[in-house]
Amino acid sequence: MPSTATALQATTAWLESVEADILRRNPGEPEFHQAVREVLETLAPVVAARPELRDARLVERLVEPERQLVFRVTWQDDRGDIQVNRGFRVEFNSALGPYKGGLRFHPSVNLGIVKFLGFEQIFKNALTGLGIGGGKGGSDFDPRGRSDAEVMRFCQAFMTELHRHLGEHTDVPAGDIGVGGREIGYLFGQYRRITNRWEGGVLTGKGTGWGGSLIRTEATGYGNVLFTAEMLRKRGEDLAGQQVTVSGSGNVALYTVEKAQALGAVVRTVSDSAGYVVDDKGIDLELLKQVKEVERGRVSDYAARRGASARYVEGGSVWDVPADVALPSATQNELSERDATTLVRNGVKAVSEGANMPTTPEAVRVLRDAGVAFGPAKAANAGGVATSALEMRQNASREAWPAARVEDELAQVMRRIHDTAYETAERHGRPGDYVAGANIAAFERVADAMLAQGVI
Ligand code: NDP
Ligand code: 2IT
Repeated sequence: MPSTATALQATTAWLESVEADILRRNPGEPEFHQAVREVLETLAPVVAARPELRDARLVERLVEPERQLVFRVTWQDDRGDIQVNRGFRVEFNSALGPYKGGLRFHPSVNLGIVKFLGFEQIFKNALTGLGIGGGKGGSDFDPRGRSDAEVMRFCQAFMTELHRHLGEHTDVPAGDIGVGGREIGYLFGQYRRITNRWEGGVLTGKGTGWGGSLIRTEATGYGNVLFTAEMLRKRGEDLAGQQVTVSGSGNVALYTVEKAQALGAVVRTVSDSAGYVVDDKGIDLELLKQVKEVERGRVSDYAARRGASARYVEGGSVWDVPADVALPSATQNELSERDATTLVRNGVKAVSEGANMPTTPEAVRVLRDAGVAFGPAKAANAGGVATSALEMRQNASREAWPAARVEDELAQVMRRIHDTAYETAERHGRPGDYVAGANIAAFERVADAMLAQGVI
């Protein structure tokens, strides 16, 4: 038997060769490479200890999507002009349950982005402990500036192609950037019309009057705040009185602000792709919801309406604002090495990812070296998809649970994910490293299922 150190070294070298192969076979997909690298970098201890996983080529299987769908979406805008977009669904892994993951409508969407999100989703969904596989989809359609009628026609055209690949036991999409309750409504309507089936469990994030779960809208933001509170608790602290910086002003950001405020934190910022707001009195959530959810406005509109306590900074970085806790909730790679350095200089204690992969690898290193508690997305923002799985349970039994029951289950899931990541990291000699803990725990759950299900 080789010594443990030698086995670890050999496994690390082997994982690096697997990664090199992935880069070669998936050219031009930097976000997918980044997501894969972040996982593979942490797997050596478990792969070295369990040679059967390597023999079964579990790593090579996991990085290869089971199915990748790319399709044309043709639709007509309000002027009668014909528009052509590209639609995607990457059905990445179904060892633990039907493919599950959101749809993103944003001009930056391409296959590499959807693959990074789908890959992350496999591990996130495994961590929830619920029966959901990993997938992701979307389109380069830009909803900004489009009328309701245009969004509806786009959603109908998108679902006209996608519906044949979906089903409550097959593939269950939900929202992500640019896809919220309005879009899920249009998508569900078209699915129902084409299939002649009222199949509630085929989409999550539905309206609460027609099969949606209470608290699904709030769940991602709430969950990340609960995860942050658990990390702070391990350090003998809580959120009360902490200065919190939130980025973004969409679904995840709004309900991050709501839960952080409910736990006594002071949230002074939100942002969008044009700039950020600092509000010295703390964000007025009622006004922010009015501007964002009702009027579909910008954070600059919030600042203009709020009065003297708020100022709007165009461009710039929201992470320049001093904070005890930072909760990036907008998009990938929004928190750079420079931003992390600034946060550390200003005394940040915890950073927890509401968005998917918002912190660059260099920034994660800066935070880790400074001893900052860091909650990786696949653990910290899993509350959204976990509550989607609760919605699927309600749909299967035709029940509608009260909000308190959903919130209670969400809190339990977030605590369990936190403890699993924390304990797994400790067991593998990486105390406090939630990245390693989350990756290893999720990998083992999926790998064991795949191992049991044979060579497929
Ligand atoms: P929304 O569309 O509701 O909001 C997105 C927010 O992020 C907006 O404020 C938007 O600003 C900002 N944003 C988007 N793209 C960029 C960009 N390229 N640069 C700067 N800001 C940007 O999306 P969600 O709140 O649902 O999603 C936010 C993040 O959370 C994403 O990373 C998503 O993958 C992740 N997530 C979402 C879950 C959910 O349940 N919805 C679950 C788990 C993770 P602007 O309006 O200017 O574009
Ligand atoms: O990134 C995510 O976890 C989501 N966008 C939510 C996915 C879901 O199926 O609820």
